Amino acid sequence: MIKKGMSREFVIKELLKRHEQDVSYESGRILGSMLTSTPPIAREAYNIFLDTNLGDPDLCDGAKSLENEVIGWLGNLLGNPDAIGYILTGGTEANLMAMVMAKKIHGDKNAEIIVPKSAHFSFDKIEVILGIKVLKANLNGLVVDVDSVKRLINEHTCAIVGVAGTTEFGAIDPIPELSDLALDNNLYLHVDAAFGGFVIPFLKDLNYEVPDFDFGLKGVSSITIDPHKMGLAPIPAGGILFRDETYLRGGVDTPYIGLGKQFTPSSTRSGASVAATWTLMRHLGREGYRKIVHRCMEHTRLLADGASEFAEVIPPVMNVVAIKIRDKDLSLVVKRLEELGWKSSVTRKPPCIRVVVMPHLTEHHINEFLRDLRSVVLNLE
Ligand code: 0PR
Repeated sequence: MIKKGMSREFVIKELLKRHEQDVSYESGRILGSMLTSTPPIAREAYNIFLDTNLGDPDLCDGAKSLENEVIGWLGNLLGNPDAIGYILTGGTEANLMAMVMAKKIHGDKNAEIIVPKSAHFSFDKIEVILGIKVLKANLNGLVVDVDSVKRLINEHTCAIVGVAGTTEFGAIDPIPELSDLALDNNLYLHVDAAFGGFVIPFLKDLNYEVPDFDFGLKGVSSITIDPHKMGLAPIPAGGILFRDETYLRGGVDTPYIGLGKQFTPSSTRSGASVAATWTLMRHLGREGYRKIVHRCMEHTRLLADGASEFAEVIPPVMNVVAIKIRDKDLSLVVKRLEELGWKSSVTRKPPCIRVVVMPHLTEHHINEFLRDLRSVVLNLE
């Protein structure tokens, strides 16, 4: 650290210069992120609650009441107004907390979980952190093969996991079948809807054909739903919801913070993200989110239709488009796109260029990208 501090003007000037090196969502160049620019009203809310800590709820009745309401609204969105839960740092911590509870319920010894091969890498982290074994079920196309899950179930299985909106393709696992399987085998079923949680309910409102994935299915024990993805909230905001309080196990005494217990992995928790999420949900309402999803899906269609003129496009289920570039070196396509200023991403199986059509992408951005992608593909050896 420097010995003597510098003036506010100097420090902020330097800071703004650094920030110029970050790619902005507004540039329309970020194609592979599940995050987006957070609206001004959420920034305001964030600032108001900036120094509140939900880890010590005795000090922040206001922030705590916002979290309770957000959890109620999310529960309502996901078919269970009585769900309980927390706003955590993101989908990783939400998935982790769910697996902690599943492990506790099972009784700890040699616990195993079964996730689809398409599951987010947070489950690989969970394997390391919790010391549980993560078995990977085969896919049937882009979604989990339920028979493969069935074959992996044994006496050590403490949870099965389905994904509603996979990271790579936005695919939705057959959660109704996983729910039946969970009920038949008395197993914990966790649904990772980190991305899809703020998309699928609105797709249903818009009459898209999408499978059920929420607490309306009796076998679903918990759901991850992230405000900082399609909820438009600032980082860090990941949501975990449990069907009821019986799922909360193994709380830790917090002797010098009131007389309470904590169940969440993190101890100090931001009230700011919660306030921003509350504000967005209050300000946009179901109608506002529905409109945002509708616009993203229109742009998704624009991109998918445009790209299918010169490449093969995997039919999008939600606002994730995967474009197969036949007979070309995909890493070279990415390199060329990068040279043109595009921050794209790729999928593994099948290998595709992946675009998450987030709200920061406009029709203009999509058309520009289509023009560049077409020329890159046509001009490659
Ligand atoms: N579950 C699913 C289905 C996810 O897609 C993700 C993250 C997580 C859990 C973990 O969530 P957190 O990252 O909030 O802990 N999916 C994105 C991905 O890996 C995260 C991301 C976002 C990566 C923006 C890059 C980026 O620029 O693609």
